[in-house]
Amino acid sequence: SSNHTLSYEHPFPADFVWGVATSSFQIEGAAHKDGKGPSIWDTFCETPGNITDGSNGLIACEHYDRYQQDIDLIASLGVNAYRFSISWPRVQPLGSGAFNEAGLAFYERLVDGLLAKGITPFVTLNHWDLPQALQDQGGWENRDTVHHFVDYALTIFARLGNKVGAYTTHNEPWVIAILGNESGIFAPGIKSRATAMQVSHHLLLSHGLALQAMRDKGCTKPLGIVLNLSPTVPATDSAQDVAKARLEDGRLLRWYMDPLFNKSYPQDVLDALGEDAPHILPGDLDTIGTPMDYLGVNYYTRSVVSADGSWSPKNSGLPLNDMDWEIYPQGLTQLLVRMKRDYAIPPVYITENGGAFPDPLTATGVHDHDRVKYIDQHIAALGDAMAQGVPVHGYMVWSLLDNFEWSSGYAKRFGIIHVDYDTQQRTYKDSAHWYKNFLAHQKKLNKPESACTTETTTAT
Ligand code: GBH
Repeated sequence: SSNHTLSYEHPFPADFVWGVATSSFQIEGAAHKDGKGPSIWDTFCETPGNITDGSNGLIACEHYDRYQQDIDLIASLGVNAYRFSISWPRVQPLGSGAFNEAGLAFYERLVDGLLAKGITPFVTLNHWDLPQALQDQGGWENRDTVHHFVDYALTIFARLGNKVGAYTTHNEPWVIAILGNESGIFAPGIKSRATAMQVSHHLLLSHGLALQAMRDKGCTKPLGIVLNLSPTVPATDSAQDVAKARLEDGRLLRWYMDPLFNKSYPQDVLDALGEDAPHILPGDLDTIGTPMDYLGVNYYTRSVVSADGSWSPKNSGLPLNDMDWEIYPQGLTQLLVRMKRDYAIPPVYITENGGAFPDPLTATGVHDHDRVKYIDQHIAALGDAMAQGVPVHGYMVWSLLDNFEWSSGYAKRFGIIHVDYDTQQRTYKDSAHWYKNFLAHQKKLNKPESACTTETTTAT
């Protein structure tokens, strides 16, 4: 049994959203089935060296064919929400023009299957798998892609409508812009700061336009965006490190939060970008600042910055996960408190939190104590932020299943459910058992008549 009972001491509201999250490219497989077009990630995987283990998304977790089994697994956890993304090229193979009925029908079956089990679908429209045909025309750097995205969003809304619990436009625009187009370690593998910043602007613009268009068509469900955020701290208190950390915080957090909530880009970042700043047309910032119903935050770790790039997590003294990311739960509290202080934030959902840990499947299961501890501590950190007045309405574990971890391929496992990639067998890890017990305990806390007869707090 576990001695980590931290989060059990926090009673969360009865209507709190508890979920698990995935994304299309990482789990679906069926990369060429039923009329799906190629995405930029299908293409990116074809170049040797891009994916550490040389793998790709052709099969992944075969979720496209096993979705009903996966819905049953989700339901078995006792969560009330499931966050997944729609593969744009599965529903519109070329990203413009004809839509693919088989793709639309798949997501409708998925949504209906979740609703039948009382699970609220949280739908992300763009979790990175842009149709390759649009990349061939310049991708997110091309302003036309903004309008293609709005057409796509409206087609999804026309099909799934208000059955969906909430829609997210984009997952982590910083990752798409910076890792995809500046460092080039993610698809489409471009290495240009100017391209990256134009991409970020077009992602934000398409977010605002999609919100307006969906509401015009009668969408009554919460609409928002998901950002990957961290507290950014200097490695030392030298003036150089402090200045660099301030700029990196500008590029990660303020570059997105300022336009979304204050209709402006941060001036210090614009100054630092110089010629690489994006082209912005009149009216764009008003569109980007269209009020959102909620903000999604993905939190994994803090970010430590040194001016000379010499800092390494290995000598931070903090525990690291299998990605070598520092485990720093108090960073989630710090981040959320700071966001409430600096911005007029709407309800917040933690749309991803979790970690890769080396956790072998043994005859007695997967004993991922490190992941249990990680999730427990982060839920407690969330409770701390809520106690300080941050309006957090939900929390989702990344991820339901071990899956395709982008450039790391299948070598890094984030799931609370283990996947055997030879047999596609799914097996609860200890963390899945723990989450299920935790949620059952929360349910009891919220049922006053049974609360006094309930045993307390021990996770098994
Ligand atoms: C998310 O991105 C994605 O939404 C999801 O698809 C993915 O599987 C999951 O996380 C796990 O990776 O090396 O210390 O500087 C996470 C975005 C951006 C978080 C880079 C960690 C680097 C930490 N990540 N960041 S560090």
